[in-house]
Amino acid sequence: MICRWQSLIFNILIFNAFLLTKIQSGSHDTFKKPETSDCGCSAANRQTTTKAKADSDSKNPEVLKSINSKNIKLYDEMVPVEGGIYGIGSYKPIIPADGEGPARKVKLARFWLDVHEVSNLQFSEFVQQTGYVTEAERFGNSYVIETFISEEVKSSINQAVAAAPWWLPVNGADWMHPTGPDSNITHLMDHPVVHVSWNDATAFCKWKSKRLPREAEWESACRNNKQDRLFPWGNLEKPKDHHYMNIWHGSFPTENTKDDGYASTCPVWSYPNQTTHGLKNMIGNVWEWVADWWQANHHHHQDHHPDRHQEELPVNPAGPPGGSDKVKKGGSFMCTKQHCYRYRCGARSSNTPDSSAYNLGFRCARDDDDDSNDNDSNDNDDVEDIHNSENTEDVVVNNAYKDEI
Ligand SMILES: [Ca+2]
Ligand SMILES: [Ca+2]
Ligand SMILES: [Cu+2]
Repeated sequence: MICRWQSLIFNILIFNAFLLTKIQSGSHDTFKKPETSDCGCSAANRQTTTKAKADSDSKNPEVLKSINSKNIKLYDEMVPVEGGIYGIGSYKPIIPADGEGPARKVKLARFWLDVHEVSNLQFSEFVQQTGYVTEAERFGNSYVIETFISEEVKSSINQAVAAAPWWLPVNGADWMHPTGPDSNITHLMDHPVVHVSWNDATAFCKWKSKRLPREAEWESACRNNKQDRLFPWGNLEKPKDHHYMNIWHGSFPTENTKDDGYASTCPVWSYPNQTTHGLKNMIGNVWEWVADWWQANHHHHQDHHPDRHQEELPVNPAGPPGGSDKVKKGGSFMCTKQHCYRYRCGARSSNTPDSSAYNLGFRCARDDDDDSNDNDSNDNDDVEDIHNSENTEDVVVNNAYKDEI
């Protein structure tokens, strides 16, 4: 008898737990959290260990001259991002395992950020003037998503990434051959340079007397002085039925509807400005390397102090002192909400600093020349509110989902 009672109570408990789960999951029907922290964004880590003797087109000035001959803009303008107190991270992270939380405040000095992702034309100018050879060229391969590789090249590859089988290491894929040795960038000079490692990106920025942005800088600029919103312009993916970003439409990776106009990369000038500074394609198009080492847990380093007084806030936090991976931001033309919801200001992913891929580029930043600039001059009212209202973000995020149903 006791056994039957126990079993009945047990069954009731199980049923209640089932109902509770149903109710909880019902409010997020449009977005299913990925099973693991990594749905493929950081899978394209370099496996090759030996650098081959570079036998590459970029060593041939004639090839470079021919691709440079068209009259295309460089797209190397910069805009200032005012100094001040900014909110980064999130109270209610959408992919917690990536370290999207917790929300925290940082103090930034005024800095400058490239309006556009670095273009192929800009990078070819760098290579022409310095003879720089990228890591993908020296290793002899880089990662390309399967759907863009020709059948001929594909047939020579017998190795894939277990966690993300759509990534294939392609011999001869590099910044001048974005989808493999039988491709070129002749018609892509205003597209973002891809297949550049963190080391390559750092070398380029240095050559321009610039540097990679820190994650706190990149994210603060992306947030566009708005209270913790998903995108620089708000929470809607397609406000007023206009596309603001190049992501993947259709069921990844088999279907690509190009609803936003582009199947893969788009020119760096595409789409309306994403922020009031005039920044383009921060979200989407290609992932962008930032300076910081990767760590998913922010509790142990100095920038996690949500309740600190303003004067004690970390100034220009640069992330963890070391690590094995570097952070990348913004998502890419390969991201979909169902598969890899990382095309958000607060989202982040990582790769080893020698890795390169077809959907990974960068833009540069630089310090403000004017040392007399008042770092506290920014009246960032929206951001101040983040920490006064725990519920705000919850409301905001739920509204965003509602709007998209
Ligand atoms: Ca697209
Ligand atoms: Ca981007
Ligand atoms: Cu992604």
